[in-house]
Amino acid sequence: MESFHGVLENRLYSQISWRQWVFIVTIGLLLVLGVAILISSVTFLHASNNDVPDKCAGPWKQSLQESSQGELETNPTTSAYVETLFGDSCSGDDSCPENSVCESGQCSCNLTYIAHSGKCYKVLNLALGKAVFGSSTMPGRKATEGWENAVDGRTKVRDFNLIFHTGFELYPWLSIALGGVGLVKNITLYNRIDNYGRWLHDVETRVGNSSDWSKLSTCGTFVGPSKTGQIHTIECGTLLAGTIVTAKIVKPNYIKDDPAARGGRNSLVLEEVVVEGIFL
Ligand SMILES: [Ca+2]
Repeated sequence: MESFHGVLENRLYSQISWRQWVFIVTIGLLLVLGVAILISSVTFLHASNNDVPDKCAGPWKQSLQESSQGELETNPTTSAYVETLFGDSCSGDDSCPENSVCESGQCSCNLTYIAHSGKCYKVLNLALGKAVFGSSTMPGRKATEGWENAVDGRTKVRDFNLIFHTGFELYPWLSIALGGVGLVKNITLYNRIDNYGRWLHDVETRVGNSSDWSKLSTCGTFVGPSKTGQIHTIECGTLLAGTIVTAKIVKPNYIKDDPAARGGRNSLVLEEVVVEGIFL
């Protein structure tokens, strides 16, 4: 004998038409699909952030600025600072806070600090370990190989495989994505110490937020020519804001006695580029 519950279930089952079953099944599938899309979106967004360094390791593209902004979001870069001391009146160094001195009755930042918006920020090498892009790579190297040598912190390397070295072209350059908005005070070029230092000449440096050379602000130019092992600091004069620093040889090679320089071709070779400034 059929139970009361069995009768009730059969009645309910027979009361649901096939159209209602299709509707119920469709709604169920849509719900499952919605949850799947939600899970994959979260996974994709997480993976996108992790992909940023890979984009930066590739050839120079318009996406440089976007990549550097991505780094800024996932890996914030800021400078340490001392609050509201710049410009305070004082009678001596003792009456000024740490990291500042008393000059002409006003507190001002120590040499290793930069004043900005009433604060003294610690000067950093903004370029150290950041993404580097070159106009080319020296013959025999794979594309992009060795670009990172320009910002690895090593400045006295005799092995030419451990220095930044472009191919031979009229106007070679390198760009550094700072990974955040920096205020650049100066840019220092470390020439190679092994040989051929005279190849470094007429290097113009610019700061800004674009991969377009014409849209960057000029920091200054090292005219030279340089000599093997020399170090050249280019002062910008005023603090220049930007996420990108570019150094470029802007004149054809003056060297006439080296076949590699035929037709005015240059090669930008550097041990290191140091960008001094602060992050905002
Ligand atoms: Ca280096």
